[in-house]
Amino acid sequence: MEGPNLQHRALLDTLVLTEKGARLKLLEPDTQTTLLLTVSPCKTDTVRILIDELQPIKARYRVPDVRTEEPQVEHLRVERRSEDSVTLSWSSGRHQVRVWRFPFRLEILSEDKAMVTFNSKGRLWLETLQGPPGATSHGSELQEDHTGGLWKETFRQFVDIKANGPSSIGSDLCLHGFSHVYGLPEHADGLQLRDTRDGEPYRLYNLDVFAYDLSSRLGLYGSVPLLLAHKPDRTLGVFWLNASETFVNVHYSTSDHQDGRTPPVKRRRVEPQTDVHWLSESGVIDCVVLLGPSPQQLFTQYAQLTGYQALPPLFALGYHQCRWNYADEDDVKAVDAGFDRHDIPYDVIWLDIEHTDGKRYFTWDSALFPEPAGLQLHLEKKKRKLVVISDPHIKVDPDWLLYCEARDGQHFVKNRQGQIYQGSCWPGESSYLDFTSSDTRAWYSRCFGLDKYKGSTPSLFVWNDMNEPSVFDGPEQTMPKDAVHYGGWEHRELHNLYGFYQHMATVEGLITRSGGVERPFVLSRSFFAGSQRFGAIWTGDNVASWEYLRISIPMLLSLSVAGIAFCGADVGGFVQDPEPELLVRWYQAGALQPFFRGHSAKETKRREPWLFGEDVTAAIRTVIQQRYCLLPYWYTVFHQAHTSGLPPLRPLWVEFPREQSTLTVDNQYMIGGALLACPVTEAGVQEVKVLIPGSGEVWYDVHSAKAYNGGRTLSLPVTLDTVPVFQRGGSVVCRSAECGSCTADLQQLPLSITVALDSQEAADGECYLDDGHSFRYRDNKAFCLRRFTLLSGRLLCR
Ligand code: MIG
Repeated sequence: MEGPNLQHRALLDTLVLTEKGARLKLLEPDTQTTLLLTVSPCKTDTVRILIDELQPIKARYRVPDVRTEEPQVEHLRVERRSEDSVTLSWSSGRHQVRVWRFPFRLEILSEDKAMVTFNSKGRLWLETLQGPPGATSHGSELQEDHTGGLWKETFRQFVDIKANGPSSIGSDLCLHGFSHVYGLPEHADGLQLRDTRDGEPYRLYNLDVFAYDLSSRLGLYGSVPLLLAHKPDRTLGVFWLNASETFVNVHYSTSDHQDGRTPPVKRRRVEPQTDVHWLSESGVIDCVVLLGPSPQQLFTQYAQLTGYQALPPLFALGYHQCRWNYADEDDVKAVDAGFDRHDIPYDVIWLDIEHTDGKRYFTWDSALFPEPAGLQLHLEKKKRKLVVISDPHIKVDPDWLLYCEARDGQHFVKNRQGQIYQGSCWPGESSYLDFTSSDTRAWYSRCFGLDKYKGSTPSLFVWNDMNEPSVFDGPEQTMPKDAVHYGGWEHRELHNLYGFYQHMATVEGLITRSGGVERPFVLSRSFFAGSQRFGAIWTGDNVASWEYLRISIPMLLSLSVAGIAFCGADVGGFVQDPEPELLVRWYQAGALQPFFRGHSAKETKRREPWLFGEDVTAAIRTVIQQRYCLLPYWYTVFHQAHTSGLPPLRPLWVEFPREQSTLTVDNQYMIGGALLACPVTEAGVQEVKVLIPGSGEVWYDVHSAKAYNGGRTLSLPVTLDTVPVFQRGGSVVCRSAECGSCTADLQQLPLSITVALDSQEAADGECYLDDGHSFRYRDNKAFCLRRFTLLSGRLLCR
């Protein structure tokens, strides 16, 4: 995984300063390859490092549509030049970039000290594109024998033929002074990334992995190539914009650091460092270093780069009831009525693949769902919604109009030979929509039109599953890398973007359906950097066991710090049947996480909250009701994510960046800046330990209002009903005074305001309200944002 070590030389005299940044050539002396480096420090305190071949024989893939806007590049000047290096600075004056001639390295400095060194270990790597081997003597036939198999790879029965030959890229970065790094979802592992020397690198390759392994660095459903590094006085980010299969190695170490600023007595001190090595199968090196320095600033920088979290419609933050499958209309109505009968609020009921006519999405099984519009009306009368699944594979069926339209409109991915690619999935033989094409996205979006999608109404919303994409008979159960997309690009170049694009097209479809007025809700299983602009994601096929409940917390925190803020895990566990205690604990945790949906697999026993006796029903009712009361706060923290990039779910270090004790905590977290949650995730416990950070801070148990001094670990006695949640002194939290039966009720109910004083007897916080469903907050500024401040015993509201 380390890749070879070539030493590049920076041709410093080729340096030119342009509007897009500094450009210079890099030469690899052995192979005589010349690369073009562009360094662009931007106004948002980010530095982009772009490396491509100077003259590739054809264009290499550059990831489109993830960055939201062209960044504003700073005006650069040469600050210093020597035989060995050139130092560039720009107006902000806080940071510099230094390029070293040989071996080539690029340092990003703050106050003359390197924070980040790109290519510090000389692992810069870019395989230049070659003409097909043997092209002259053997026509265009591949002669893999002559190239050591580099143009052809075999995996089990699968053969991958690389149309452009080998084209991998990579580099290392040294993060000086850092010993904690995070991010790189999605992996079923802890929050802090592990040193990979003793095992596998982190793999980013979107795959459908049923009942995935825990504590694993294998690729799951989605990928965000963002790594965060944190130390008490700085948070940094490294964003590696590449959508091909990617491996990341992390090495923690300490270096003997020579402090050059105090000669002649050379003081040596030991400084931690983290070396990160990225290797991608294809594309160009496009790496953005985000400079923070605070966690808040870092989240804003990342949101400026890839987009802010979409503001969900309020109902989407309520409770969702799903199952594979609710059998028919009567079943749906009975479950819906069950919530009312048991006085449990909920907003959305979901239909899985069996609701369709033979897994043809956009259709209904006419025996089981004869009156789908009537069913939606029935729910809508209670202000509740229906979500249906819509997968990216399309049944090969020449008698089905939608299939024919897609085929005739050239909307399918092709195989290497140029025919429509076919793979097997739920409907049997299927073809896969090519969402990378904007034409195909537009066509797919129109399929959600109320006129086109028979039986749909405005209260129907959508779930995109299987969009890694999942192909039952494909390599690693996905699409072959040599399949061909719009523009002739091979699937390998953009694999990790496939789900992102389906999510984008579905969201577009729902917005267009409403004439641009209503906010969409779409859940996707696969995702990439920027998917936060579209909606929600969930962590796929987990298992009904305590280990999976526990891992859901670091998984959701890793997603949150990588921008994917609207995330959740199947409550109760998808595969297998949870014991009642686990189910209750999972509801307690899920009620304190962004996307809150109960879901279970086909073979599992029915699991509606009232099926396990009155105690269990009561415990679940309590936490769902508390969730509904807290929704004004959740909505407010989502509005913050939407406007500042700060995620609702935050690791403790985000709020307490200077406290060493918070850096490895991943069983508890903050919801916004005010609430600390520590869901119970162990069976049969009588006591849990909760770290309440910050000496000088005061924390209040939200249930008893009992005050605790921060900066210590509490031992808290717990029963099955206990969910440890604390409000931070100095904060204000708005709740609904009652929970209602769905989120629409909340709009009518009074708010209650909880002011928690800090040691100076002060507090502040905010509350965001709007109509909960439309874009009028954006287009007509129809919203209310109130800031509450308590000072000298008086509560001000602005
Ligand atoms: O391989 O649509 O993760 O939530 O219920 C199973 C059926 C396909 C996988 C999803 C799961 C969903 C199921 N799907």
